Order: sequence, then structure tokens, then C-alpha cells
Amino acid sequence: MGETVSFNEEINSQFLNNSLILTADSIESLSLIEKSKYQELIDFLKEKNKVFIEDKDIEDFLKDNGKNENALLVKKERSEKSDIQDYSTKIRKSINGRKIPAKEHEAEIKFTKNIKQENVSEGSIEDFIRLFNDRYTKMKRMFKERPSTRDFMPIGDALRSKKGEEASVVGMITEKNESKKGNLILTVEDDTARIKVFFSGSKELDEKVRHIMLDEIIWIKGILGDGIIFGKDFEFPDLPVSRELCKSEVDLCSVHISDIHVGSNAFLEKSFLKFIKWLNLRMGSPAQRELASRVKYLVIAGDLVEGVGTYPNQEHDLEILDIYGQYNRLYELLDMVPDWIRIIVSPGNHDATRSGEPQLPVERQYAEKIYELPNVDMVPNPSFFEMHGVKTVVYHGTSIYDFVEGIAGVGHDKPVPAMKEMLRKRHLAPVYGGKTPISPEDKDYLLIDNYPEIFHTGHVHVNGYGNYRGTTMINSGGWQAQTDYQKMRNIMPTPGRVPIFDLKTHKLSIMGFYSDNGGE
Ligand code: D5M
Ligand code: FE
Ligand code: ZN
Repeated sequence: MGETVSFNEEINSQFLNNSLILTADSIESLSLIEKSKYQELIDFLKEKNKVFIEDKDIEDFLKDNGKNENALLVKKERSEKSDIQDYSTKIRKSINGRKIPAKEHEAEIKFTKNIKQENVSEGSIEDFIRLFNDRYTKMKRMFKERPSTRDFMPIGDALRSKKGEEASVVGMITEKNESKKGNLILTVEDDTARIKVFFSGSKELDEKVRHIMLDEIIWIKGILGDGIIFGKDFEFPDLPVSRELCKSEVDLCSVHISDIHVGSNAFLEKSFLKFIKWLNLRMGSPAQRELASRVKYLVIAGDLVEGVGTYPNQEHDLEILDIYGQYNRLYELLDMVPDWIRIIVSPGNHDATRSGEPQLPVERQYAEKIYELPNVDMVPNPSFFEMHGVKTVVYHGTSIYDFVEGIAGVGHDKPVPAMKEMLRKRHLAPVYGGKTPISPEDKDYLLIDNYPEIFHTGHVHVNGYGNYRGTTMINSGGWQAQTDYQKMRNIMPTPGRVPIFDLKTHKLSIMGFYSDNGGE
């Protein structure tokens, strides 16, 4: 878990750690029970073999043979408290009276650094050189801005300097090898020369070097040898330890989803429709409807449709066989989202656009009707933008598996450790020639050159949340039931769980729209 967690997320984790999932029904009822009683409630639900907790289960717990009199008392006490009643009545009134904050406030969205069709390069050798030069220039600037890494010299100068002296350099890792004793030997390059770096030292340093990946750019300090630096320490460009976070002045929310996979026969459409119903304020408790009334942005991080021909024999897994039909169904779904919500649509590896990253927006010919929706922005992958001043990075997450391969301890079933590494490396996909196809452009669009408040990914189909140095990390799971491929790889997806980010308070709430008892 991250450095800070909101109340809702903390509760959610407590239940999830016990394999219990809160649904749209149960979160409100939960507020009637004292936090100290949650463990008792968890034991009660586990005894009943529950997985998805409904409103009724909580009522049962409260009624259970008078055993939980205290909890019941809390319920009475709480419900008699006028402030809670006032709150509910106020919410009801505002919804009935159609007082919808998200409707009253215009979207304030600003797109910053994003690839456009007209800037696409040809993919020549020169483009690769330009890409890496741009990466190097910008990363060098990041190290210059930080007092502890401000001093470094060109590698060419380091090679000519006196042996035995201390030196610092900034360079790209072009090779990564292990010595016979298991120590790390790097080849590091800048625009002047290349040098070997040998790391051996404390346990702490050994642990730190495990996180170094190919093609990334780091700052290294060490003692000069003959054509080699004996590394004593190094730094990633990283985020500052603390900073002032941008917050919206108005209390509006952004909702983050991904991996809808429309057209797949495992797409959980009923759950998705429930979610849309909630966005329309036609489902949920008063508090949940109040939350919905503040949803101003819906961000979608790719794999909008299942696609065709994404993997061999995919046709057996399709409900909608052609790509036009898949985007058409997605259009019908997005058209049901209230028009006061701004929808930001970014593609993933299943979508109809080039697979090389940065990916361009879904090609217009496949999704004409979606393009025509007045509240939709079709954006590339990744995309950098601000929602009411809150800086956001949305990236599908294809590179997550490069981190799984590149760093021991980054597991394939949890997205957050890989996301944290991306923030530390200030790059969404540092490895070239790994699992992530990269298209060379004159600028490095995958570089994280700002300090985002929200970092949103998808792709793994497993929800995950955390906070790294102030940045809220969200992986938004998906809307597809477990596929054969996932079964084979032992991936247990967490469909239908929706993270909601409060742009004013930075609190994260989770709503569940999928339950596997009685269908979806
Ligand atoms: O990804 C579908 C699922 O497969 C999702 O759970 C992530 C997982 N996946 C995708 N790529 C890999 C690699 N390279 N290794 C392990 N697991 C992977 P989707 O993008 O929806 O097809
Ligand atoms: Fe997916
Ligand atoms: Zn994907």
C-alpha cells in the first residue's frame, strides 16, 4: 500500500484482504457500523462463505440473534443522530431537485504533451537518435534541477580524469551484466563516450541496484578506475520527496476505468450497464448518488474493445465479430453516459490504431459515431492532461510486463509496484526491444516530464491503488471475466471495481458493480 490511504480505500483493503468484496449496495450501510466492529463483521461474513457483500448481509449481521447488540446500538445511535439524517435528506433533496454539481460546472480540461497524427515520424534511424537525444536532454535537466545530483561531468571527461578520484556522470544503461560473484556491471553511455560501472558495496546498495533497467538514464557517483567507475551510489530521476499538490477548487470527481473489451464474450455488460445507471444517478444509496452527481470526468485507459486478430484464434472468444460492430456497441454505451460528464478515451493494445507507443487515438473510420459525441475526447496513449488543474497521466500499461521481467520482485498480478517504478524512472516504458513496441518519434512522449497528481493505468485487469510521493496511482482493473489465457497465467481479474477520485480532496473511493452470485 502507498504512503497515504483514504478512509474508503483503507476499509476496502481490510475487506479485500479477507477475500470479501464491497458492492455498490454495501458501502453506505457500512457507515452505520463502528470501525472497531469491522473485524467481527468480517468473521461473520466469512462464516457465511460470502464473497460479495450486499446491503442485506450487513442487516443480517446487525440483527444476528441479538449477538451484536452493541453494533445495533451504534446503528440506532447513529441513525438517530440528526446530522446523518440531515445529510441524507439534503442529498435526496438535491438529487430530486436536480442539483447536480457536475452539471453546474463546465469541464476545465487542458491537454498538454501528446502526440498528434501530423507529428508522426517515419521511423528511420535518425528518428531513433532524435528520440534518445530528447530523452537524454530532458533527463539531464531533471538531474540538474535536483541539488543532490546537480554535479556531473561528461563521460568523455571522466575517462580522461585521474584514477582514484571521485566522479559523477549521467548516462543511459546500454548493457547490464553480472560478474561471477553476482555483482552488477553496467555499460553507461552519454553523447561523449561510454564507460563501465561496477557496483559492489552495502546490502542497501545491492538492493537498490536491482531496480536498474536497460535503456534508462541514471545519475552515478563513484571512484574512477581505468575505463571504469566503481559505483558508490546512484539515483533515478524520481519525483521530489514532497511538493505542493494541485487540487480543484470545486468538489468534482474523476472516474477511472479501462479494459472494457466490448465484443468479447467475457465482457460483463450487465455490470457495465449498472455502472452507467449509477453515473445517471439512478442507482445506489443517497451517498452514492451524491458521489455520482459530482462526477465530471470519465477517463478510459484503453482496451476499449476486444478487437479482432489481436491474438491467434481470437474469433472463438468473440461475441461481436467485426471491429465496426464492437465500436458501435461501445458508442451505444458511451452515449448513455450523462452528457455533463466529459469522457477521455485513450486506446490500448486491443484497439484499432497502431500498436507502437505512443499510440495514436483510435482511428476515426472505426469509431466515427464516438468521435461525434460532443462530450468525448479521443486521445492518444499515453495522454497528459489536467482536469480542473489536477495533472493526470493516463497510460494503458503495456510496459508493466517489462518491469515484471526486468526487476525481481515486481509480480505479474499486481500493477502498483511497476507503476511506482515508472514514476521513479520518470518514464512509462524505458526498455526498448522488450515486450512494449515503441515507435521512434522526434520527442519522447513516454517520458513523465511533470509531477502528476494522478497516474492511471490498466492492462493487467487487476485493480490496484497506491500513493507515491503525493501521486495517486490507480490501476482500474477491467470489465472482462477471467479468460482462458488468464487462467493459464494464473491471473485472477477483479472486474467491475470503479475507482473514483475526488479532485478537491484527493480521496479515492471504490464502487463495485460486479457480483458473481445470481449472474452479474
Ligand atoms: O491483457 C489480458 C491479460 O493478460 C491481462 O490480465 C494482462 C495479461 N497479460 C498481457 N500481457 C502479458 C504478458 N506479457 N505477460 C503476462 N501477462 C500478460 P490484454 O491486454 O487485455 O490482452
Ligand atoms: Fe485488457
Ligand atoms: Zn491490454
